[in-house]
Amino acid sequence: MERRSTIFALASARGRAGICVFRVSGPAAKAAVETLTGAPVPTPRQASLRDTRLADGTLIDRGLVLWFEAPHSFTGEDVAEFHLHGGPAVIAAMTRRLGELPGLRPADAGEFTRRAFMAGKLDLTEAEGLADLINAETEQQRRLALRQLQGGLKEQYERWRGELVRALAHIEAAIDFVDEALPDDLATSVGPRVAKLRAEIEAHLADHRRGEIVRDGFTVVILGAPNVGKSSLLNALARRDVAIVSSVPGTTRDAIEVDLDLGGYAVTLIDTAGLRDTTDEIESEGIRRARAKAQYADLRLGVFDAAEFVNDSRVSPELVEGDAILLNKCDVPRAATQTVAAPLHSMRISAKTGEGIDALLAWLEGQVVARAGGSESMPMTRARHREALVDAHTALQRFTMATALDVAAEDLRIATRALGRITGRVDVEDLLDVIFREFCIGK
Ligand SMILES: Nc1nc2c(ncn2[C@@H]2O[C@H](COP(=O)(O)OP(=O)(O)O)[C@@H](O)[C@H]2O)c(=O)[nH]1
Ligand SMILES: [Mg+2]
Repeated sequence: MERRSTIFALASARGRAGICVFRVSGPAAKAAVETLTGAPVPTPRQASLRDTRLADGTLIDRGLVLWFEAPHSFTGEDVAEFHLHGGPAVIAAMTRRLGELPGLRPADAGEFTRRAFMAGKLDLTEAEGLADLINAETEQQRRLALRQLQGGLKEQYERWRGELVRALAHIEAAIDFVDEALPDDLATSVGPRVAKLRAEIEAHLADHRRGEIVRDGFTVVILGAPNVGKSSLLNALARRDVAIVSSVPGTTRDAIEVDLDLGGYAVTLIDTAGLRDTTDEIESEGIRRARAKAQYADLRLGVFDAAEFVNDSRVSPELVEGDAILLNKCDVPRAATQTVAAPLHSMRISAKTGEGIDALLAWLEGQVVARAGGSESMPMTRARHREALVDAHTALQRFTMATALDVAAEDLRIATRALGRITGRVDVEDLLDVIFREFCIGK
């Protein structure tokens, strides 16, 4: 068998910090520790103070060394960690020194986690949870990622897959005994079990993208005619000057995005070019982008100048049920006191004085919580999960229709493979690159 390479990487962020952590994983890790410290590897899992030296014996730094012996490590291989002082020159010297050692090479992005997956330490959904935890910026992203890292999705999908494998075994056994038609007793034993599973997958799929909204953020697009105060509103909600505000209509041309944290949920707020007929090429492109963003957003805020607002059906064709109409500039004395007919929610605000902004933020937070929070069950967090589940569901629907045993068995096999794709039980090679690319180097 080919000898595995030993990989190393800076596992902490680059820059100045109290400490930095280098990780080494693979068969040459032990020799690396011994060469660098001039001493045998420390007792496993115990922090030991060691000098780390260059080839000529000069000191790089003194720090803690941790030793994890295979298979009791993150990757399942021999792993060493060096905790040194986190200065750029220490990091540079240590990186150079590790690269000189025989059998060692810098790790690719996600390679430590990939090795952990290969060693069966985690499945693909747990690896994704780990990547998400590292990228989590809000409280809800952190919680969701942690649940996934701890097997929240794996348990569910492995249980479904296990049930399908058992149903398949029943049918395959029957194929050996009968010729063609699906025997009644088999249909009555396997049929209801598969139907129940199909219903569970269906309920799981009907989650209104809850997990994806938490993970990727809830998008809110600000729409409206030029000069109604869209950019002012973005700045008021973000509490800083992000977009240029001007009395010249058509100032905002490209979509401007700000990330907010509302109640622990990530929210992306997008300011857009004012919607109007124009011959300006750049502005037209801005308007096209605004409409495209509005279409895929989770929520739209239609902004109007309160003084000019006319409540009729032409209000804004982009807005749909659940969206809101904001009557801005309510500080202007002539601003009328119109209200807007349901189903659109309406609020009177002033981006200039800040009136109504807190109420708007509270309402937005309520919307996000209603759409992304709530349920106790672990939602899927990626389109990849959804696609595989749709494939499994389609195959199970075909199964219900199947009249021949071999056809029914094939449908169950397709559904089983689709579920296996999510956790990494089958057909994974092509998926691995996609998943582990999301990691940073050193994880
Ligand atoms: N009085 C008043 N003026 C506002 C308010 N919001 C925006 N404006 C003004 O309206 C003009 C256009 O604002 P801007 O945010 O650039 O509008 P946009 O074209 O929709 O992005 C600027 O002169 C702003 O100062 C408001 O609430 N009250
Ligand atoms: Mg603007």
